[in-house]
Amino acid sequence: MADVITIALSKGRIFKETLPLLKVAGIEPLDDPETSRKLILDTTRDDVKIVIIRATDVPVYVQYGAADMGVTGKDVLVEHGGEGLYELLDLHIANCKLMVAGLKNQPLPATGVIKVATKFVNCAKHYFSAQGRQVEIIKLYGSMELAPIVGLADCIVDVVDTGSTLEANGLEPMEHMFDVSSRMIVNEASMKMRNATIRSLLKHIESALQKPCN
Ligand code: PRT
Ligand code: MG
Repeated sequence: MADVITIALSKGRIFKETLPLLKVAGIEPLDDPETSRKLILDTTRDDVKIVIIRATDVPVYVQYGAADMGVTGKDVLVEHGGEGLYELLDLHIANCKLMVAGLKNQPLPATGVIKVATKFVNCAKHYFSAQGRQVEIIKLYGSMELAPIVGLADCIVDVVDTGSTLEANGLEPMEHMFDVSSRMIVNEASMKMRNATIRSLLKHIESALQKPCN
């Protein structure tokens, strides 16, 4: 039996934007995860399967070898720490920025403890402590924008694209932490065991990235 490569993707923007890249390697899923309930998708290649998981779980699956490869945002990757995996390719998709944001015209306290609501606990801790600023981190799983409005936090750390979600909630971007795009990640052991297959797949994807329409 042919050795099967498993690729972890999350539904939504990453799935949609990764599809055209996989297509050049002859990989097309046989089901649409938006309409199918299947979590493991067969593809047009017998030796490739796609697993559909939550965005934050992608590095975890790849780290433990439950998936050989995956596509994940740099935000999620930095938050995870990258243990047990290689970051091999910047796919230049799902671009955004990780930012500190807060209520309009309400600067952060210059001294004392800043209350930060976020799901990016590690990123936030590292960013503020590198600047010698004291923070209390409040871990949330979503709708971060609400936290400063209801007085739960002074600011949030979240990904921002157009800024319209901040704007709609009376918030403004305050500090740019880093630029985010999606990365192709590979399990360290898979890279050794399945080197030829993985290398050829990456080569196809790289060639697709060089085409102007991508
Ligand atoms: O939704 P779920 O909780 O399952 O997970 P997720 O939000 O991590 O997944 P998903 O699919 O929403 O995002 C996957 C990846 O896409 C993220 O890890 C980022 O790397 C990248 N990405 C790019 C974004 C955005 N753009 C983005 N705009 N992820 C989230 N957003 C959200 C943001 O959180 C905010 O609520 O969109 C809102 C802001 O958008 P603007 O355009 O109003 O600024
Ligand atoms: Mg989301």
